[in-house]
Amino acid sequence: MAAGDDPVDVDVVAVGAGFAGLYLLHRLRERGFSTKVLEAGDDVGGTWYWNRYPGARCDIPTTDYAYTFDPELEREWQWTEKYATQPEILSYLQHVADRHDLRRDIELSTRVDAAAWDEAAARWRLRTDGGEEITCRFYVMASGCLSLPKSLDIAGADDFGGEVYFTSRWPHEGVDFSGKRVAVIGTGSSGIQSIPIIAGQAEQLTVFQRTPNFSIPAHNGPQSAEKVTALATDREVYREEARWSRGGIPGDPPELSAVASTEEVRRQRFEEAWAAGELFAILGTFNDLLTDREANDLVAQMIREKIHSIVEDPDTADALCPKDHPFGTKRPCLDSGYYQTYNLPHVRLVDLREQPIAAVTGAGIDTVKESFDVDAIVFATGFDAMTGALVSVDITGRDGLTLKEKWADGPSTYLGLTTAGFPNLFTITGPGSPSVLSNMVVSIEQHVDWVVDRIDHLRANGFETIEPTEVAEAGWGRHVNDCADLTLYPTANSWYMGANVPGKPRVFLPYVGGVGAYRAICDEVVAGDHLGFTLGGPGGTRCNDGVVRRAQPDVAMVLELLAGMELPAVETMSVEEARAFVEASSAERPPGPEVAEVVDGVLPGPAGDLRYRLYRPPGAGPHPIVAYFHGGGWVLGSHESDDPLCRDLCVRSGAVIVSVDYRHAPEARFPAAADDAFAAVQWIAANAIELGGVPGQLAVAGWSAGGNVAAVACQLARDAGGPDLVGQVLLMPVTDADPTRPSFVENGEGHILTAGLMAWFWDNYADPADRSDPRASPLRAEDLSDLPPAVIVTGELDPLRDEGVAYAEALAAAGVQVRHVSARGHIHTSLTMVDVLPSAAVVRAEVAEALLELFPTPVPA
Ligand code: N01
Repeated sequence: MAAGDDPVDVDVVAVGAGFAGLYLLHRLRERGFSTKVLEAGDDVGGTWYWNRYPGARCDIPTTDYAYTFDPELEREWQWTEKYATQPEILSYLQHVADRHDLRRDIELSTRVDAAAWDEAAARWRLRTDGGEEITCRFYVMASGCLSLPKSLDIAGADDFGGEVYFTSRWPHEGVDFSGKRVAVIGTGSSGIQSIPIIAGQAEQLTVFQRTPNFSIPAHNGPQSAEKVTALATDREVYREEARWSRGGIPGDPPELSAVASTEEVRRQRFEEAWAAGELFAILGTFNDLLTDREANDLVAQMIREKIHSIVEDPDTADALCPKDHPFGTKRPCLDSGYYQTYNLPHVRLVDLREQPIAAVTGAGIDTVKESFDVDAIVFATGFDAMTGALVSVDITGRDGLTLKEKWADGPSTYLGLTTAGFPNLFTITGPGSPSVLSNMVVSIEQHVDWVVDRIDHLRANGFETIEPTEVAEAGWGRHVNDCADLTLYPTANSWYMGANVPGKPRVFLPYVGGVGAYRAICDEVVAGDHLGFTLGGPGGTRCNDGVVRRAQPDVAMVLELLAGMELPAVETMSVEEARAFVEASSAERPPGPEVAEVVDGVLPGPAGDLRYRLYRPPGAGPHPIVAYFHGGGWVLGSHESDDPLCRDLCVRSGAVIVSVDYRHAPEARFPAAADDAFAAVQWIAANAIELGGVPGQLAVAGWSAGGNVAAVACQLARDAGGPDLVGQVLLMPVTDADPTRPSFVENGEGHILTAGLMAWFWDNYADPADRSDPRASPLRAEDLSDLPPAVIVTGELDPLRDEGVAYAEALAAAGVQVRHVSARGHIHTSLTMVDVLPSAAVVRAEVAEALLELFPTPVPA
């Protein structure tokens, strides 16, 4: 721009002319937005422009790895292979650019150096490497997830005197390795695809492998006849299925568990997937593959066996077998003859775990053991994935904050699309979205559509800016991590975790919840009045702040499943029906862990014998004792109805758990349950030695209504002068008959324990006049001092949350030692769902640890 010229101004600038940038330009133009795409390369194509190394192909079937927005394009373009080569995909993208006349709005060989938000003008100000200044209302980074090559981190890399190549920046004219001694460093997808081709040319090939990767044969060939037919039969049905699928390719989610399957079934499923030559087929063999280490090991071992069956030299085969990460947690590869390459006499594998590289020298590569003289080195060393390209541009948002500074400890986004403090900045397939875990083209189209629709919405409603709130962004970050934490992904040193780049924060970058679920979330955000976004303009701002997914992902799955079953509400049943219903449901659940001994007995209660079940932990004993009271709203359940939870508590805490039944309403109404509980505590204290317990080491515990009677028993024991209790563990307890607290309003429907069911319990248990009695509502006790130390667990999505919190606060105010465990994203029944909700196991572990701390002396082994 010449001095004095006004900067070019457009509605939207997008960076990158790959799959994302091209489609974005097309869609924005359709809606009448002036748009400029800036592209560093000298042609369109993005990833497929840069990564021209020999053997480069897509590893998602090309039938699926293609745009779906243009039916005519789909009809006219026929892929020649199941996995098309880089030149074919590049020419496809060039064709799309021409077909839609996109090139006139694309500036090639142009890099954005800096972009700054101008608050007063509500526009972005961009500067390119050519010195051009551009202003725009919206700035979209469509720069790709794997576009910034990782900086070389190998000593002496600049000293090499021979030819140097990077798979990610391959010369356009190609390279002929004939007669040359070649080294390849890196065995990710790029290395694994290029090594067989380079081996076919080179006189000698040495592959330097730091971490072996899992690879399966692509079995490339013509497009799958089945897919071609499905598309020809009903294109839109096929594409729509892809959009709502888990990975962006049509297909049913796996139903079989590897652990639960027989060896025969496992082998059969595996062989079928191996023969299919598709990543999603092998990753979709079993439903526990990416969540259960044992399941993963079973499949990983079968792949290792395959490697051994292909590679003739057993030591080389062994070195090629991945052992340091579960299968799938680093991006697995698809290959064409990769393992076979190591059977060639002129190919050698150097295991860098055994002999690390000391330095690259003028003549080649020195490891700590050997020197390798070579004519050419190929670096297939990967990318600064997902965030690298975004922070490589100097992007400055509001108040001078740069994206690089904001993301110094890892990226923080809302939906992977936007980030607070950077209004009108969108990141296509950004961190926190399914992106690299999915068929990228499906994810790109979804993101582009969503972004264009938002920009359109703003214009239509007189707004100029859109920006996520801190609340929404933090909530999304938690959800992304919650999902990842249910899987094995975070256990690997992968580029998904940023682990391949020295100094990069370890954060799981993509969203693992799946493209269909993610699409639903994006739609829900919009339907919820742009939940978590602030829309601003001359007429003011509008913001419906909030968090889009609060439930733990496994809790959400259970709730969804139950909602789909359309079960009758318990409160609409008779008491007998309700009891039968709950008993039948309990019979279906996993049994919980083994304990050393289970003993059933009876103890004397005020109105007759009370049944109990004792759970003994392993070890000689004696052990501390916990008198436990089951949940069920004083109406349902028994001494054995919380069996899995009691087992879990026993095993985790090393305490004897004595689960005591108490009289139930409506047959025995208030205060029968409370009286029975107190009598049971007295009897257990008096019989501690006979029960295998340590006298004086008695705590009480209970869940739900059981937490209520446990709390009441503590108050009664204090008032009666004994027995002495070391603590009370109240799990999501009922503490007050008040259904007006916010948690009842927020969570009263759809979270298993409903407001209606709680009312039904109270009606069965106590007359309204009795409900304020502290033996019904322990929170209402006049004096809460001198009670035993308390561990109180509340669930964020439990209607009883606020009364539990209130009891914790009231006890603390009365001088009682309280440990309040707030179970984020959990419902009333979460803790009882042993071996169903992995996320609740973390909470139970904390409870057990807190319980252990209550006991005065260490638990004997
Ligand atoms: O990169 P990578 P890539 N010394 O990071 C090694 C997509 N893709 O370009 O694992 C020695 O996977 C590194 O070793 P380690 C696909 O999503 C798709 O191959 O860090 N070695 C690793 O072996 C893929 O996952 C397609 O120990 C060093 C390799 O270099 C992603 O792009 C094709 C090293 C890098 O592997 C990236 O793949 C290609 C060092 N200092 C790529 N530094 C298809 O569609 C790194 N390494 C088929």
